[in-house]
Amino acid sequence: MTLLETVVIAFWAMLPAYVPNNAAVLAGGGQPIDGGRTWGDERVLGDGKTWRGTAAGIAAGLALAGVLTLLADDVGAALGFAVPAFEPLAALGLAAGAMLGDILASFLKRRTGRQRGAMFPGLDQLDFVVVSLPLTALLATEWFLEWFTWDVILVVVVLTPVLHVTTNVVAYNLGLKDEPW
Ligand code: CTP
Ligand code: K
Ligand code: MG
Repeated sequence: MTLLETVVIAFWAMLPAYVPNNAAVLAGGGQPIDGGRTWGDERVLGDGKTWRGTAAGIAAGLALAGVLTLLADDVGAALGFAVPAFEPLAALGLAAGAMLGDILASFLKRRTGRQRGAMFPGLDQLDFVVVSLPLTALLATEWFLEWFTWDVILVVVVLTPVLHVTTNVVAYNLGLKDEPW
């Protein structure tokens, strides 16, 4: 595989995990998942993790996976190398894993005294990778092993923070997000 192929496959394969966070920002609001409950002096998760945002995020990831699956053959033919079509369980692992990773990150932020919206460098950029990849490996093992080769995983780990920082700065400047991280 050339580096370009690896980058394209990594980006394509991760799109259903990338889009949920952005959809959650757009759709967020309403009932917080933790129902306002605290653990110690802090909220369990905080007002930034809502049922509506989470559901919208997972739905957006699944919908995008569906669209990419319809396009995969044509795009692969045009590019000259195959890009992944998503099995349903792979799509679920990526989309739900991304939201779960984000939720776990908020849990860790509250336990370490960080208020809603505070940044946690490293965790903010990779929380969804850390959960979505293992969950996908668990739910759709053969599909995962076919597409997430070590070089693809390496590109994901390097590319994701760059894309995350870029999209958040853009969303912040468009007034869609309260903080640029
Ligand atoms: N959001 C949501 N539900 C989620 C994730 C995000 O409703 N599961 C919405 C919330 O409105 C949230 C916004 O998207 O404020 C930005 O998401 P994020 O940066 O992840 O949350 P923060 O507000 O920064 O909260 P935290 O400090 O807990 O990460
Ligand atoms: K976050
Ligand atoms: Mg935030």
